[in-house]
Amino acid sequence: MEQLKQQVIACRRCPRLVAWREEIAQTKRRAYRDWTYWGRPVPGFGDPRARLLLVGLAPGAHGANRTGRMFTGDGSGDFLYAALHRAGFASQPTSRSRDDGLQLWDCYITAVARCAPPQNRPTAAEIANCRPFLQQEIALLRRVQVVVALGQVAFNGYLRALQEMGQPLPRLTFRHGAHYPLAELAQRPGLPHLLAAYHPSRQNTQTGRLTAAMYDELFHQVKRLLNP
Ligand code: DU
Repeated sequence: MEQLKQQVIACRRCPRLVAWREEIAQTKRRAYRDWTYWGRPVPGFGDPRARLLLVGLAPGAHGANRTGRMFTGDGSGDFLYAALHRAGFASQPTSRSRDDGLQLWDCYITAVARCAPPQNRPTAAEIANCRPFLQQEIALLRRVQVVVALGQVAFNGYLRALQEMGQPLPRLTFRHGAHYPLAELAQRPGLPHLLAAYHPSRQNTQTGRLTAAMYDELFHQVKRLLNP
């Protein structure tokens, strides 16, 4: 896993994303002008023996692209880590920097794209370029029993990664709260439960489309699936 993280951090495969992540790191946001931005691809974070895997979209320009840790330092992360803490998967409710002492318990966080993209939207080709990293994580995280896809792009990207690893999956549709028992659906023991959830972006949480209570229910469902 440590080797994989170093490979991720060194990646320069997508020219548009290399340019964007570095430009953001140079120009910064006024509130963070004293920060040395990470400005590189962001590796996965958490417990390598996790039974719960969260799959996000891509680093936020002034969040993970600034701090170097998934979902760390922006509104999406504030919402997500608070929920993880309430559910007992995170040691503290906030994630502010790589040296803030946060630990994830039984949980690992990754994303379908590792570099901050313009408009928060990686292209299909960029996600495809990044897919081998996700597939290597999936292979290394052998204890995972439940995967939560945060948003439709993560949902489709995770399923595509599994399909390319040889899993014969039917077409599945994204809907917040949907539960797909992949082992049964694909007749492959060992595959995890997949839960679909709205992404914790400000666009969802500030409009009331996604509430803290909805994430509490989501993580209750995760725990029911982990401890049947
Ligand atoms: O050095 P390390 O114990 O491998 O931890 C690296 C990194 O991973 C640290 O920032 C905490 C995080 N982590 C975690 O969140 N949960 C674990 O169970 C183990 C490590």
